[in-house]
Amino acid sequence: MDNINLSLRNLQMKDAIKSVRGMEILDSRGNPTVRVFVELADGTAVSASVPSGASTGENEAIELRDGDMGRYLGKGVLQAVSNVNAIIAPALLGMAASGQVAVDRRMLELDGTANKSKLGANAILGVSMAVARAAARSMGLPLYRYLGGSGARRIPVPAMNIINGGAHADNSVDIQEFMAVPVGAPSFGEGLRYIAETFHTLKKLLKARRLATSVGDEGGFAPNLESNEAVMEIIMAAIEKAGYSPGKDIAISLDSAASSFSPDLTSTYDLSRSGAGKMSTADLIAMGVEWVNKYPIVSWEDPLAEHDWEGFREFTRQVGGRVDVVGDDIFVTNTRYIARGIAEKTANSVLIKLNQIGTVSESIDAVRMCRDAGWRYFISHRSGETEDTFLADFAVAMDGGQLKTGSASRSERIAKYNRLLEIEQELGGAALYYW
Ligand code: 2PG
Ligand code: MG
Repeated sequence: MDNINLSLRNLQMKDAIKSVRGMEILDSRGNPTVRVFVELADGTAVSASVPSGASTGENEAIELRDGDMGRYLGKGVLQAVSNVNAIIAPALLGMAASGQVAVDRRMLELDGTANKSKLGANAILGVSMAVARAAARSMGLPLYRYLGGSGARRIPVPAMNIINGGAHADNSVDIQEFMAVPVGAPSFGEGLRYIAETFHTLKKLLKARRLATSVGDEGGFAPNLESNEAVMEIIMAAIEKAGYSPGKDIAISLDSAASSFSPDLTSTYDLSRSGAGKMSTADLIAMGVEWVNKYPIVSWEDPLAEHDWEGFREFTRQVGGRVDVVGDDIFVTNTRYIARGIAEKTANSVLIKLNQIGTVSESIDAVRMCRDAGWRYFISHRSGETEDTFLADFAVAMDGGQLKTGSASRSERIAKYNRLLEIEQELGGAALYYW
């Protein structure tokens, strides 16, 4: 009875959660994912959709898949949807949508596991994102201002993934992502133009060499170039041909996603896709240092595998003064691993992916930990995305200044860029943009 009275009283609050409902939709790879609808007492109605990775870190929060081979090759998410509808929804009714931390903690309690394996990080994150968006809408605030406060006005520098390899493509390139970063642009809009023009110029160069111009999962080209280094060379040529100065206008960011070429997650790396063969941690570090000396690289994510903490640390020791060494699979947006990284000087920057940890408030906790340590952080999409633009607002709210959200193709990537253009326009002269 008391509980019922409490819920009734709470429902009189403007932003009380009135309904939560999940459904199964498809992501950009055509695989099922979760969309969640949230309604508030004041009539606010929103939805949010959850992304999904391919090169996942071993310690990521668990994305619940049905495993029923009769549906979507086992990738259905009906169990996660049912968890939203039957377990999470009733527990959140009457709670204030503006109480993001309380809502997220309630879901953690209901789940009760360390890696969200009971309810599924896909179920939990869908609700967490939708609740944040509902609270913002109910207050009449854009999502970036609701999450970031009235001072949120910095548009991130985009790292545009123009060549895809590794787990995101079926080509001869081991390194997963080669990104163009408009470090010298005066605004986000201009920066986006610099790198989109570079993307189109790169297409022409690939065509001239009779290489494939079809794209990978994140919208970058996926040609069969003769080596990983040949990719760097053609990108440099594209930047120059597009009329920009490499290093000054446009720099390079890489994601090796090295766990994917260390299949047993030991220190032996297999770069045979490109013909580079087997490499040790020391070989990989030596190659990395050589590249950092030779090319205008500003950041390098997962240069070593997620189990190679020592290798990571050594690479950071050698190049960390010049380059952001970004931990993705190794930290999985989890403060437990980030804290270890900070203590051991494993890297100097963290990739932030909402679905690696599974709630909005824990993602913010990860960002806070980076800031407190003087580390940088990169807000990131997943290789399987939806048309949801939550990430764009989240990046502005977090004030980190760096975002990766794919290439100048594929609408699920472009949607985020377009949202950032809108935010920049809305902020007008108040918008900040710098590397
Ligand atoms: C990465 C991501 C996003 P995935 O490794 O950083 O680019 O890929 O979503 O497949 O993990
Ligand atoms: Mg990565």
